[in-house]
Amino acid sequence: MTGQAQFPNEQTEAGEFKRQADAFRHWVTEDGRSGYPAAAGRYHLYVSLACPWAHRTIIVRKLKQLESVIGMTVVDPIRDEQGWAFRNGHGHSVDPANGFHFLSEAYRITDPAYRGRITVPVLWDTVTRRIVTNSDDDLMRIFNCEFNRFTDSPLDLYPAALRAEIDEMNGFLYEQINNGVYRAGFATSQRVYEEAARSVFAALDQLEARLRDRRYLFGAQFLESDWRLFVTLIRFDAVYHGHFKCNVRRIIDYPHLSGYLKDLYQVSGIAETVDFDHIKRHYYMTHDDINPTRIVPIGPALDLLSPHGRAALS
Ligand SMILES: N[C@@H](CCC(=O)N[C@@H](CS)C(=O)NCC(=O)O)C(=O)O
Repeated sequence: MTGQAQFPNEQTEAGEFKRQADAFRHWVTEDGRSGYPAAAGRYHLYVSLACPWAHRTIIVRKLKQLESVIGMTVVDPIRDEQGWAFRNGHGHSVDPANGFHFLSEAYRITDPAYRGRITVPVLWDTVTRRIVTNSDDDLMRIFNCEFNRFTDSPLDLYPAALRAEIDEMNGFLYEQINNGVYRAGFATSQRVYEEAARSVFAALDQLEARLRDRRYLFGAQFLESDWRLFVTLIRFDAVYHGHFKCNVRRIIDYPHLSGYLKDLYQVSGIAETVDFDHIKRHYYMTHDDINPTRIVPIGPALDLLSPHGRAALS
Protein backbone atom coordinates (compact mmCIF):
# COMPACT_ATOMS: atom_id res chain seq x y z
CA MET A 1 0.00 0.00 0.00
CA THR A 2 1.42 3.40 -0.89
CA GLY A 3 -0.18 6.79 -0.25
CA GLN A 4 -0.70 9.85 -2.44
CA ALA A 5 2.57 11.11 -3.93
CA GLN A 6 3.66 14.75 -3.86
CA PHE A 7 5.03 14.48 -7.42
CA PRO A 8 3.41 11.39 -9.04
CA ASN A 9 5.70 11.43 -12.10
CA GLU A 10 8.71 11.10 -9.82
CA GLN A 11 7.40 8.27 -7.64
CA THR A 12 8.32 4.59 -8.09
CA GLU A 13 5.77 1.83 -7.58
CA ALA A 14 7.46 1.00 -4.29
CA GLY A 15 6.75 4.52 -3.01
CA GLU A 16 10.20 6.06 -3.50
CA PHE A 17 10.79 9.63 -4.62
CA LYS A 18 13.09 9.79 -7.70
CA ARG A 19 13.94 13.40 -8.47
CA GLN A 20 13.80 14.60 -12.10
CA ALA A 21 17.08 15.57 -13.81
CA ASP A 22 17.87 19.22 -14.56
CA ALA A 23 16.70 20.13 -18.09
CA PHE A 24 18.85 23.12 -19.05
CA ARG A 25 22.59 22.87 -18.59
CA HIS A 26 24.44 25.47 -20.59
CA TRP A 27 27.48 27.08 -19.00
CA VAL A 28 28.53 30.72 -18.62
CA THR A 29 32.29 30.91 -19.20
CA GLU A 30 34.95 33.53 -18.67
CA ASP A 31 36.16 33.19 -22.30
CA GLY A 32 32.65 33.05 -23.76
CA ARG A 33 33.33 29.95 -25.86
CA SER A 34 30.15 28.33 -24.56
CA GLY A 35 28.12 31.11 -26.23
CA TYR A 36 27.39 32.61 -22.81
CA PRO A 37 30.27 34.93 -21.90
CA ALA A 38 30.55 36.14 -18.31
CA ALA A 39 29.42 39.77 -18.18
CA ALA A 40 28.13 42.25 -15.63
CA GLY A 41 24.38 42.88 -15.72
CA ARG A 42 23.65 40.27 -18.41
CA TYR A 43 22.44 37.32 -16.32
CA HIS A 44 19.58 37.15 -13.84
CA LEU A 45 19.05 34.59 -11.11
CA TYR A 46 15.54 33.43 -10.16
CA VAL A 47 15.36 31.85 -6.73
CA SER A 48 13.12 30.86 -3.89
CA LEU A 49 14.43 31.69 -0.43
CA ALA A 50 12.68 28.54 0.76
CA CYS A 51 14.43 26.15 -1.59
CA PRO A 52 17.68 24.56 -0.41
CA TRP A 53 18.93 24.03 -3.99
CA ALA A 54 18.38 27.69 -4.83
CA HIS A 55 19.83 28.75 -1.47
CA ARG A 56 23.22 27.29 -2.41
CA THR A 57 23.43 29.54 -5.44
CA ILE A 58 22.36 32.60 -3.42
CA ILE A 59 25.16 31.84 -0.96
CA VAL A 60 27.89 31.55 -3.61
CA ARG A 61 26.67 34.74 -5.31
CA LYS A 62 26.89 36.45 -1.91
CA LEU A 63 30.27 35.03 -0.86
CA LYS A 64 31.81 35.87 -4.25
CA GLN A 65 30.44 39.43 -3.99
CA LEU A 66 28.55 39.14 -7.27
CA GLU A 67 25.36 40.86 -6.17
CA SER A 68 25.89 43.91 -8.35
CA VAL A 69 27.00 41.71 -11.29
CA ILE A 70 24.17 39.16 -11.36
CA GLY A 71 20.63 40.37 -10.61
CA MET A 72 18.23 38.28 -8.57
CA THR A 73 14.47 37.96 -8.20
CA VAL A 74 12.80 36.00 -5.39
CA VAL A 75 9.59 34.08 -6.05
CA ASP A 76 6.70 34.00 -3.62
CA PRO A 77 7.18 31.13 -1.15
CA ILE A 78 3.72 29.67 -1.76
CA ARG A 79 3.58 27.48 -4.84
CA ASP A 80 0.10 26.53 -6.07
CA GLU A 81 -1.06 24.72 -9.23
CA GLN A 82 0.28 27.61 -11.31
CA GLY A 83 3.77 27.00 -9.98
CA TRP A 84 6.28 29.53 -8.72
CA ALA A 85 4.89 33.07 -9.01
CA PHE A 86 6.01 36.64 -8.45
CA ARG A 87 3.72 38.23 -5.87
CA ASN A 88 3.87 41.14 -3.55
CA GLY A 89 1.64 41.55 -0.53
CA HIS A 90 -2.02 40.95 -1.39
CA GLY A 91 -2.02 41.96 -5.04
CA HIS A 92 0.11 40.57 -7.80
CA SER A 93 3.36 42.15 -8.79
CA VAL A 94 5.58 41.14 -11.63
CA ASP A 95 9.22 40.29 -11.83
CA PRO A 96 11.16 43.56 -12.23
CA ALA A 97 13.74 42.00 -14.57
CA ASN A 98 11.47 40.57 -17.28
CA GLY A 99 7.93 41.41 -16.24
CA PHE A 100 7.12 37.74 -15.68
CA HIS A 101 4.17 36.81 -13.48
CA PHE A 102 5.15 33.16 -13.27
CA LEU A 103 8.50 31.41 -13.51
CA SER A 104 6.90 29.06 -16.04
CA GLU A 105 7.12 31.93 -18.54
CA ALA A 106 10.92 31.67 -18.53
CA TYR A 107 10.68 27.92 -19.21
CA ARG A 108 8.05 28.36 -21.95
CA ILE A 109 10.08 30.99 -23.80
CA THR A 110 13.17 28.79 -23.63
CA ASP A 111 11.49 25.52 -24.64
CA PRO A 112 7.77 25.49 -25.46
CA ALA A 113 7.84 21.66 -25.41
CA TYR A 114 9.19 21.44 -21.84
CA ARG A 115 6.90 19.28 -19.69
CA GLY A 116 8.96 18.78 -16.53
CA ARG A 117 8.50 20.54 -13.21
CA ILE A 118 9.24 24.26 -13.16
CA THR A 119 12.04 24.52 -10.62
CA VAL A 120 14.26 27.12 -9.01
CA PRO A 121 17.05 28.13 -9.31
CA VAL A 122 17.14 29.43 -12.87
CA LEU A 123 19.81 31.56 -14.52
CA TRP A 124 18.27 33.71 -17.26
CA ASP A 125 20.24 35.36 -20.07
CA THR A 126 18.85 38.80 -20.89
CA VAL A 127 20.61 38.86 -24.30
CA THR A 128 19.43 35.58 -25.86
CA ARG A 129 16.29 35.68 -23.67
CA ARG A 130 16.50 32.08 -22.56
CA ILE A 131 17.38 29.97 -19.54
CA VAL A 132 21.11 29.22 -19.44
CA THR A 133 20.87 26.60 -16.70
CA ASN A 134 18.53 25.37 -14.00
CA SER A 135 21.20 23.24 -12.35
CA ASP A 136 22.17 24.44 -8.90
CA ASP A 137 25.30 22.24 -9.03
CA ASP A 138 26.49 23.98 -12.17
CA LEU A 139 25.51 27.43 -10.88
CA MET A 140 27.63 27.03 -7.76
CA ARG A 141 30.64 26.29 -9.98
CA ILE A 142 29.84 29.02 -12.52
CA PHE A 143 29.61 31.67 -9.79
CA ASN A 144 32.74 30.34 -8.11
CA CYS A 145 34.96 30.22 -11.20
CA GLU A 146 33.70 32.14 -14.21
CA PHE A 147 33.01 35.65 -12.92
CA ASN A 148 36.40 36.30 -11.32
CA ARG A 149 37.04 39.31 -13.57
CA PHE A 150 34.00 40.99 -12.03
CA THR A 151 34.79 40.49 -8.34
CA ASP A 152 37.54 41.32 -5.89
CA SER A 153 36.80 38.18 -3.90
CA PRO A 154 39.74 35.75 -3.95
CA LEU A 155 37.56 32.98 -2.50
CA ASP A 156 37.75 29.58 -4.19
CA LEU A 157 35.18 27.09 -2.93
CA TYR A 158 36.35 24.36 -5.32
CA PRO A 159 40.17 24.33 -5.20
CA ALA A 160 41.85 22.10 -7.79
CA ALA A 161 43.77 20.05 -5.23
CA LEU A 162 40.59 18.95 -3.43
CA ARG A 163 38.16 18.49 -6.32
CA ALA A 164 37.98 14.70 -6.20
CA GLU A 165 37.37 14.73 -2.45
CA ILE A 166 34.80 17.50 -2.71
CA ASP A 167 32.94 15.61 -5.46
CA GLU A 168 32.91 12.48 -3.32
CA MET A 169 31.66 14.38 -0.27
CA ASN A 170 28.99 16.11 -2.39
CA GLY A 171 27.75 12.74 -3.65
CA PHE A 172 27.42 11.49 -0.08
CA LEU A 173 25.70 14.70 1.06
CA TYR A 174 23.26 14.66 -1.85
CA GLU A 175 22.19 11.04 -1.36
CA GLN A 176 22.10 10.90 2.41
CA ILE A 177 21.35 14.44 3.50
CA ASN A 178 20.16 16.98 0.89
CA ASN A 179 17.92 14.59 -1.02
CA GLY A 180 17.75 12.16 1.90
CA VAL A 181 15.32 14.38 3.80
CA TYR A 182 13.15 14.63 0.67
CA ARG A 183 13.23 10.85 0.23
CA ALA A 184 11.96 10.55 3.80
CA GLY A 185 9.40 13.34 3.47
CA PHE A 186 8.02 12.33 0.08
CA ALA A 187 7.95 8.57 0.76
CA THR A 188 4.52 7.04 0.31
CA SER A 189 5.15 3.76 2.11
CA GLN A 190 6.18 3.12 5.72
CA ARG A 191 9.14 0.94 4.73
CA VAL A 192 10.56 3.44 2.26
CA TYR A 193 10.14 6.28 4.77
CA GLU A 194 11.85 4.37 7.55
CA GLU A 195 14.82 3.41 5.38
CA ALA A 196 15.27 6.97 4.17
CA ALA A 197 14.89 8.56 7.61
CA ARG A 198 17.28 6.07 9.22
CA SER A 199 19.90 6.76 6.57
CA VAL A 200 19.58 10.52 7.17
CA PHE A 201 20.45 9.99 10.85
CA ALA A 202 23.24 7.51 10.12
CA ALA A 203 24.77 10.19 7.89
CA LEU A 204 24.27 12.95 10.48
CA ASP A 205 26.03 10.73 13.06
CA GLN A 206 28.99 10.33 10.68
CA LEU A 207 29.18 14.06 10.07
CA GLU A 208 28.98 14.77 13.80
CA ALA A 209 32.07 12.58 14.27
CA ARG A 210 33.89 14.21 11.36
CA LEU A 211 33.26 17.69 12.74
CA ARG A 212 34.47 16.86 16.24
CA ASP A 213 38.03 17.96 15.50
CA ARG A 214 37.67 19.80 12.19
CA ARG A 215 36.21 23.27 11.97
CA TYR A 216 34.72 22.64 8.51
CA LEU A 217 34.35 19.43 6.48
CA PHE A 218 37.85 19.73 4.99
CA GLY A 219 39.61 21.66 7.77
CA ALA A 220 40.14 25.31 8.55
CA GLN A 221 38.49 26.78 5.42
CA PHE A 222 34.88 26.31 4.33
CA LEU A 223 34.46 24.91 0.82
CA GLU A 224 31.61 24.11 -1.54
CA SER A 225 30.54 21.00 0.39
CA ASP A 226 30.06 22.98 3.60
CA TRP A 227 27.44 25.20 1.98
CA ARG A 228 25.71 22.20 0.47
CA LEU A 229 25.42 20.75 3.96
CA PHE A 230 24.49 24.11 5.49
CA VAL A 231 21.33 24.57 3.40
CA THR A 232 19.89 21.32 4.73
CA LEU A 233 21.04 21.80 8.34
CA ILE A 234 19.56 25.30 8.55
CA ARG A 235 16.12 23.96 7.50
CA PHE A 236 16.31 20.80 9.56
CA ASP A 237 14.85 21.73 12.94
CA ALA A 238 12.32 24.13 11.40
CA VAL A 239 10.90 21.86 8.68
CA TYR A 240 12.56 18.50 8.06
CA HIS A 241 12.22 17.38 11.69
CA GLY A 242 8.44 17.87 11.70
CA HIS A 243 7.15 18.18 8.15
CA PHE A 244 9.42 15.49 6.65
CA LYS A 245 9.28 13.30 9.80
CA CYS A 246 13.07 13.25 10.29
CA ASN A 247 12.53 13.35 14.02
CA VAL A 248 15.02 11.01 15.68
CA ARG A 249 17.07 14.02 16.76
CA ARG A 250 17.25 17.72 16.00
CA ILE A 251 20.41 19.49 14.89
CA ILE A 252 20.55 21.29 18.25
CA ASP A 253 20.89 17.84 19.86
CA TYR A 254 24.22 17.33 18.05
CA PRO A 255 26.93 19.41 19.81
CA HIS A 256 29.37 19.57 16.87
CA LEU A 257 26.84 19.88 14.06
CA SER A 258 24.99 22.63 15.89
CA GLY A 259 28.21 24.57 16.58
CA TYR A 260 29.19 24.12 12.93
CA LEU A 261 25.78 25.33 11.78
CA LYS A 262 26.08 28.48 13.93
CA ASP A 263 29.64 29.04 12.72
CA LEU A 264 28.49 29.03 9.07
CA TYR A 265 25.38 31.08 9.84
CA GLN A 266 27.59 33.75 11.41
CA VAL A 267 29.81 34.11 8.31
CA SER A 268 29.42 37.66 7.04
CA GLY A 269 26.37 38.02 4.76
CA ILE A 270 24.99 34.51 5.30
CA ALA A 271 22.29 35.25 7.89
CA GLU A 272 20.62 37.61 5.43
CA THR A 273 20.27 34.74 2.92
CA VAL A 274 18.24 32.73 5.48
CA ASP A 275 14.53 33.51 5.61
CA PHE A 276 12.65 31.26 8.04
CA ASP A 277 9.33 32.86 7.17
CA HIS A 278 9.70 31.84 3.50
CA ILE A 279 11.14 28.46 4.47
CA LYS A 280 8.33 27.54 6.85
CA ARG A 281 5.46 28.92 4.79
CA HIS A 282 6.76 27.22 1.67
CA TYR A 283 7.05 23.72 3.05
CA TYR A 284 4.02 23.69 5.33
CA MET A 285 1.67 25.46 2.87
CA THR A 286 2.80 23.95 -0.44
CA HIS A 287 2.91 20.19 0.17
CA ASP A 288 -0.82 19.67 0.63
CA ASP A 289 -0.57 15.90 0.71
CA ILE A 290 1.79 16.04 3.68
CA ASN A 291 0.15 18.93 5.58
CA PRO A 292 -3.46 19.32 4.36
CA THR A 293 -4.39 21.93 7.01
CA ARG A 294 -1.54 24.17 5.76
CA ILE A 295 -1.00 25.28 9.35
CA VAL A 296 2.52 26.62 9.87
CA PRO A 297 4.05 25.74 13.27
CA ILE A 298 5.12 28.64 15.48
CA GLY A 299 8.52 27.20 16.48
CA PRO A 300 11.19 26.25 16.87
CA ALA A 301 13.10 28.80 18.93
CA LEU A 302 16.63 28.73 17.51
CA ASP A 303 19.59 30.67 18.83
CA LEU A 304 21.89 30.84 15.84
CA LEU A 305 23.78 33.90 17.00
CA SER A 306 25.14 32.53 20.27
CA PRO A 307 28.88 31.69 20.43
CA HIS A 308 29.77 28.66 18.30
CA GLY A 309 33.04 27.90 20.06
CA ARG A 310 34.72 26.49 16.95
CA ALA A 311 37.29 29.13 16.06
CA ALA A 312 40.13 27.20 17.72
CA LEU A 313 39.59 24.11 15.53
CA SER A 314 41.56 23.75 12.32
N1 LIG B 1 17.72 21.65 -9.71
C1 LIG B 1 17.68 21.03 -8.42
C2 LIG B 1 16.29 20.80 -7.96
C3 LIG B 1 15.59 22.08 -7.75
C4 LIG B 1 14.23 21.89 -7.14
O1 LIG B 1 13.70 20.77 -7.10
N2 LIG B 1 13.66 22.97 -6.61
C5 LIG B 1 12.34 22.87 -6.03
C6 LIG B 1 12.19 23.76 -4.84
S1 LIG B 1 13.08 23.19 -3.43
C7 LIG B 1 11.31 23.36 -7.02
O2 LIG B 1 11.52 24.37 -7.67
N3 LIG B 1 10.20 22.67 -7.13
C8 LIG B 1 9.14 23.05 -8.03
C9 LIG B 1 8.05 22.03 -8.07
O3 LIG B 1 8.19 21.07 -7.35
O4 LIG B 1 7.06 22.20 -8.78
C10 LIG B 1 18.49 19.76 -8.41
O5 LIG B 1 19.56 19.80 -8.91
O6 LIG B 1 18.07 18.74 -7.86
